[in-house]
Amino acid sequence: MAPSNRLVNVSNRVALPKAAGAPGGLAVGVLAAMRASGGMWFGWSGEISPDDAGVSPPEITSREGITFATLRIPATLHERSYSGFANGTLWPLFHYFLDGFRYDDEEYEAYQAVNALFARELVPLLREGDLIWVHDYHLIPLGERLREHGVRAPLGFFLHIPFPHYEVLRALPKCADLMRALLAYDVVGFQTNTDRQSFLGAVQALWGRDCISSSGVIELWDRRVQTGVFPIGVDVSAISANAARAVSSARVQRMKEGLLGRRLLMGVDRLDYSKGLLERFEAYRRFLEECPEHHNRVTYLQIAPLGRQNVSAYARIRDALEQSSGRTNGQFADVDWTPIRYLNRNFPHATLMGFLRLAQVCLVTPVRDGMNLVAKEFVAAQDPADPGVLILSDRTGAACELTEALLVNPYDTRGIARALKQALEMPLAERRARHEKLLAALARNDIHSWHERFLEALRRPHARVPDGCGLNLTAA
Ligand code: ADQ
Repeated sequence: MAPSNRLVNVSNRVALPKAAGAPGGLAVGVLAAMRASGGMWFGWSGEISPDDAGVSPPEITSREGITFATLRIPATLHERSYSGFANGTLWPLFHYFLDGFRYDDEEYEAYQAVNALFARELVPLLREGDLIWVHDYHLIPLGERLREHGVRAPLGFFLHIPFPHYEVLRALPKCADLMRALLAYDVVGFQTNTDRQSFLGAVQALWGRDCISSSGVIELWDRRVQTGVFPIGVDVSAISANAARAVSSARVQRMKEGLLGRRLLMGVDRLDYSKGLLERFEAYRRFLEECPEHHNRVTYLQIAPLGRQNVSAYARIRDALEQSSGRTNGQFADVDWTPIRYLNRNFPHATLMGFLRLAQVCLVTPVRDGMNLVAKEFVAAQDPADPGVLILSDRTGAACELTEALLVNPYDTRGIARALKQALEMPLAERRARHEKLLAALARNDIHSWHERFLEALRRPHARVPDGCGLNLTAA
């Protein structure tokens, strides 16, 4: 049979186009990439099955030239693996939240079991010539399991979130097992050079320096693993066109009318403690305290859809945000002015881009983020003739490329308050000059080049992978 070179993407969650549910950056990025290449997307359907029902084979549907193969996962296994090990252990640890991190053997075993299940159900669907691209921290052991089934196809792994320094990683009892699992892939990709260096540092700490070449290839046991930096981007022209079109839609117009001529500050984040929302709310309160001249002239719209509600840390941050926004509104609101509008809901992506186009300032202040697509979407959505200003945390992957944003330390609430004032008072010429450079950075490295560069590395795993588009990808 002739090789098909079909792309098989595997991620924890598969996002069918236009399906309801909390969106995430991974789904947005993979869907945009798959629209260009076609192929198969394999993963969890988002539905759980009763524990005693057994696992049924994946459900197959086709849309927009993409085959979606989705699995249901038994309830307890899912709870322990997804809410437990993936989001109670790996997510906080990889985002440097050592005090929010926990480890439990049963949860780790469930995580391994889900990966074994993915491998077992995926293998019968594979064809000769497939390129297999596995995404993110939920599926680190999948490559090893596929190899055990005899899969010899090129296997790539991309980590969407930060990779922590070894001194943080080693808090995890199973850290050497996970590191060994990553060496089952042919290509392991990261968002920034800092992440890649942390990974290589962990390899060195565990197995010595001699197995790492100067170009970041690891040769260990019978494996040869290429590492690379592949910063994820956005579909710049599609976002720009969608945002311009969405501005005249009824929903975006309704939001605009509600502003009563006030200037719009915006934040869009999944509700997550890594996104720096509490510090951001505090910074806005400081800004209102220190800049009375802006009272009743700005509205801060924060959109933060809920997800991962079974993880207790998420319930805590949700309560804290409700209290904080209530306090600010209580302190500053007037009969015709609500300083913060805080919404826990999803919007169609195009509507969101329309909101972003109308914003004079976008606040993206995570305390740690692999990349952050919202920062890039905001830049792409702006009107180049009258663009808004991006305030961006220096602890995001995006800060390595978007150096013309107002870069802030996300814990420095006074610094963020100052940046807000600077953004609102920035002259048009400076806004345009900054926006032009930001847009050029997006164009150098959009969603298509992310996906093409990764696939190129996967097709030729022995070629040298560059450090990432000639950009400075060392985190600020
Ligand atoms: P996330 O942590 O989910 O992604 P982000 O990169 O900002 O974060 O992506 C969120 C996506 O969801 C954006 O495309 C945004 O527009 C969309 N979105 C958010 N809220 C929405 C809402 N209410 N309605 C509709 N759409 C909404 C993870 C990593 C990031 C990395 C991405 C991609 O944590 O660091 O950038 O993967 O690799």
